[in-house]
Amino acid sequence: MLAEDKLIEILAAEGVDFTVSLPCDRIKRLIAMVPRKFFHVPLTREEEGVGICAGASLAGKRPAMFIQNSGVGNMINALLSLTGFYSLPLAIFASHRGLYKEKIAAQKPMGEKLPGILRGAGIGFTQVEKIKDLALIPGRLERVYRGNKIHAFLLSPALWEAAGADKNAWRPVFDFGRRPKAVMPRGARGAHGKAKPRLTRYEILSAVWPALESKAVVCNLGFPARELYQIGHRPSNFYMLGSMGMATPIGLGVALATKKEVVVIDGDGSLLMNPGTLATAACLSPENLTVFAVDNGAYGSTGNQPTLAARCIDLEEAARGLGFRYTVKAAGKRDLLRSLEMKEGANAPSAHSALSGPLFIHALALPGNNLPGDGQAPVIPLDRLEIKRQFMEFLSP
Ligand SMILES: Cc1ncc(C[n+]2csc(CCOP(=O)(O)OP(=O)(O)O)c2C)c(N)n1
Repeated sequence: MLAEDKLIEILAAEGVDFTVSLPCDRIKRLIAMVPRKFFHVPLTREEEGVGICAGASLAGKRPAMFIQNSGVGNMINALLSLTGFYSLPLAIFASHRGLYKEKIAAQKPMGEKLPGILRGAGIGFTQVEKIKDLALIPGRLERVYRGNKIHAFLLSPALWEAAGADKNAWRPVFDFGRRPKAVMPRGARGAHGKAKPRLTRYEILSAVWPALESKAVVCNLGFPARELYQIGHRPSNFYMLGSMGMATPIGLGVALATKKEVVVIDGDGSLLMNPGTLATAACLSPENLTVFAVDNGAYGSTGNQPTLAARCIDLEEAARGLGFRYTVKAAGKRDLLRSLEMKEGANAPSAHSALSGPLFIHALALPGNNLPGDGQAPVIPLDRLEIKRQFMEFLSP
């Protein structure tokens, strides 16, 4: 029996009946299994899950959340001032990144400091590294639900290895369990109306790469940044290596502080984690900002689990609703390039003027992280401080 099966069995035996998740690559098999067994809510942000679980526990449920440990960083306030304050139960199963065989340097700060953060917050935790550690879970879960406690189970990637799990033995869940009743036009994918995605993220980035020259580019973490680097490094590229949800805020900060044209390459999952930033950008309205949202309907970098954009959210409409005056949808190469030209006035809505505010480009993409020839883009070899140095030099007047 694989560790994931064993864990699911324990959760069922302890009466867990309400789950929420936001994916991590290292627990993608577990995250694919959970919705098949329990009522499940896919999250846009881990903090949101704390609220949803608090509500569910008020109604008598036994909630559990499945996340990456980095997400604990955006949950602490809600955990203390909501779950802990009202004495509600919550079991957190967090993939503990940053320590065991970690290739992504940006995972290390949170991974190393997490135990200290939890201790400081007075939240109990259990490190689960080996199969035999799973035996600790039932007793602690019982205390969570009977004693109204918060407890974090930190799942080391070593756990799945110890169980001999086949790394590829998982399938992304393209099903939300209980589906939201979104009204879609017949034949449309997600909420994208008639436009259909035709290209993968890599193909889209390759197509627009020439048009990004001389612009400051802030690129989302994970495969988007790796792929952009692979297509062609420029000192004007700021590659995010961690901090999901921060691409548009970083780009907004750059745009407000410089006259250079700024393009943020963001993702649907990341924008949905922090959508308020679109309102801030729209209201502050820097003319030199373009948010280029690559919407593949998935958390592509962690295994293509669907985001709400795959089913019930149209990001372009969301941007308009949050105040963006200039928005456009593009799926094919020509339209993608034309959408970026809108900034120069070439395809601006009124014949001669460039845009007098930020532009939101909704780039429809197919899910997938494969390069032509089937490999995947490797981790960016540049050191974080080197990325910063080059980008700052590019920005300096
Ligand atoms: C707070 C936090 N939660 C979860 C993750 C794990 N994670 C890294 S990239 C990613 C997916 C991002 O999806 P999206 O923005 O749609 O971009 P895509 O990879 O699909 O291009 C996730 C869930 C993280 N790094 N930080």
